[in-house]
Amino acid sequence: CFKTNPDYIRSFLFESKLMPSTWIVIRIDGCHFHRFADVHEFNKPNDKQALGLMNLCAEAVLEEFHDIVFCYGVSDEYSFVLKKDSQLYQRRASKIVSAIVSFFSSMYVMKWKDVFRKKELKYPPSFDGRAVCYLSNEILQDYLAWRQVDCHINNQYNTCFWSLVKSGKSKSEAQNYLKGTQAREKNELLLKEFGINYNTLPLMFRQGSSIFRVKRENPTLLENDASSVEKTETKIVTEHCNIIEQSFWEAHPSILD
Ligand code: DGT
Ligand code: MG
Ligand code: MG
Ligand code: MG
Ligand code: MG
Repeated sequence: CFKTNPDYIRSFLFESKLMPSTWIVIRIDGCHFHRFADVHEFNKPNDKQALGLMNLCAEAVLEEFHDIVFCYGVSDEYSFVLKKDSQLYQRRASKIVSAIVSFFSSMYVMKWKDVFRKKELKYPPSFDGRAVCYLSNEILQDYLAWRQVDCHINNQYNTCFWSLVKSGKSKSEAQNYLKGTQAREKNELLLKEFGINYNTLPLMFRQGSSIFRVKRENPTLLENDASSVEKTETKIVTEHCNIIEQSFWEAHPSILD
């Protein structure tokens, strides 16, 4: 029968494939996390445990999806970089995005109690996701730098904003107070009014989190006559470092190799 002919049914399916030989970045972002953070009483502006949970989930994603070479996270978002020649799901965008987003969301729920031992998860969190291709290492690095600049700008603003609010100003007073201020003025405000030296705040808050693999020598195998392959092991590391500066990429050439 015409109506159930599989070719006819399939003819409606449109699979958008990501451009070959380009870096694929999947960025996921918490849905309505403003509310989620309020309901779960996250510390403002930064909750160490909540950010730590995001990092645990991202580490699990990196372990699960072998084509991911780098992850960068800040606030309720994470970017996952897949290697240029990845053939994951034949580079079908909706498959890759949905698989990563659902894996991350499940992990968030599973690991919640490990991080927030006594705090109850009140409702299921969800994340949205999108895929973008970047043609060159340079543009990919510019993308990641953009996210880290955003982290810094938001963190500096939010640190000032919540310091003002905690000191008794209303939210709109704090907002007006900060309107048009430059970075230097914000740092001065923090230091003079609140005794906070911005540059000594935790690196995770100021620089976000980067997750990647490093190869290192396995000291326990070095003495034996293990082959050179066995002597090196791959480890996943989470660092809070400056990825805007070229020196990071020069120090870790294997990431974008
Ligand atoms: P969306 O993404 O359009 O569904 O809406 P939101 O509300 O998720 O907005 P977004 O993603 O632009 O901003 C992230 C929100 O998550 C922001 O309103 C504050 C909240 N958030 C993220 N990390 C923390 C944290 O460590 N502490 C607190 N208190 N809130 C956080
Ligand atoms: Mg969003
Ligand atoms: Mg969000
Ligand atoms: Mg966000
Ligand atoms: Mg299936």
